[in-house]
Amino acid sequence: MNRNSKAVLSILLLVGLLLPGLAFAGGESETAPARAEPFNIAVFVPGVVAGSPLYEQMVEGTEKAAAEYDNASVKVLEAGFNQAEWEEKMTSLAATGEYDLIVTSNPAMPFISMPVAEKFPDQKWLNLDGYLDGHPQFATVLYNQMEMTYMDGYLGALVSTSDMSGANPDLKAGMVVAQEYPALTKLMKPGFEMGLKAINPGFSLDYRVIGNWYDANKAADLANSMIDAGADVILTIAGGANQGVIQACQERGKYVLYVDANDYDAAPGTIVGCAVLNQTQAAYERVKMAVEGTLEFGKAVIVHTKDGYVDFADEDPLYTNNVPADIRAEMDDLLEKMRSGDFHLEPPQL
Ligand code: RBF
Repeated sequence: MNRNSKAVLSILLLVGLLLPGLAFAGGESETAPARAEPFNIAVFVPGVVAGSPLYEQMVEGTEKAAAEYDNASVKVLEAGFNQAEWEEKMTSLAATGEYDLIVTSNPAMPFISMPVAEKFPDQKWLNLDGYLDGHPQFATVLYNQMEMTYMDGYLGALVSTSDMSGANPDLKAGMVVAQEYPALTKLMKPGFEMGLKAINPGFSLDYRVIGNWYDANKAADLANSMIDAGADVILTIAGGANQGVIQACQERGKYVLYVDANDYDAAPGTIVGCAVLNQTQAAYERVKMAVEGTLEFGKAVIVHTKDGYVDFADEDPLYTNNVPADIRAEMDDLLEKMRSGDFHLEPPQL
């Protein structure tokens, strides 16, 4: 072999060695998916996260979903308790144009966000715990909160008519709420009353409104005056102000019913029932769908006990140890029927 043919051979060898690599590199750039675009999510908290289980769950579910995607990010914004400022704050958020999705929660938010949607037609919202049908920029999920409070009413009446130490002979139950809105007056209040009356139609409801979601002192005053008037069990739907109802009932040896989350450990033995919403799951699933481009906007979904999004925390030792077995047995029957869908309450139009 002369020098020339040796050189040709080495060039051929070199090309032979390099070619597969080049071909591979070329092939990869043709078949690999384009690098995913960033998907930025803002969580708009209408209030503060601490003390409001549904807001805690919204943040938790959204962050859990986003953590599964390299291209997804989450920013949480607390809008505070001044509701007059929420629309302006939502406007500023949408005006950044930075967020592919704004996640928020509560039944007033669709109506506060709608004027903002008009100004920013490319902005999309996932509104949990709310209802707005047919608007192309919104996907909403409403929980059947009539079923949620029915469970508490049913248990509350069983407790109130029992021989538990705090129960009295009066057929009176209390309900303390932060503010009035359609989901409260059309779903939660009637649901609670139906649950009470299912046990004894003679039950009457003492119902009081605080006026905000944070004033625990006022909530305690209202709870105390209800206890004076004969209530031995009180349902509280008041966010951070729930603390006042708990305190009054602890001091007076009365009982509290809770919604939204398993919170028995906030007052063991005083909180006797927790009806729960699975907002963590709803946020997780729907944020994932949004990142993947499969979330349907323009659609309002209503979820029920039979779907697993509304339930009652009946396995916690703070329930099983503090509520007598005969009461729990009656609750078990109700829960079995509600979970299977054999017993269902159809919520009215909001
Ligand atoms: N629930 C809370 O736990 N904390 C809040 O700060 C709070 N703010 C609300 C503000 C408005 C205008 C409305 C309509 C509801 C609010 N909710 C809040 C209630 C929440 O959406 C839900 O109805 C109840 O927690 C019962 O599931």
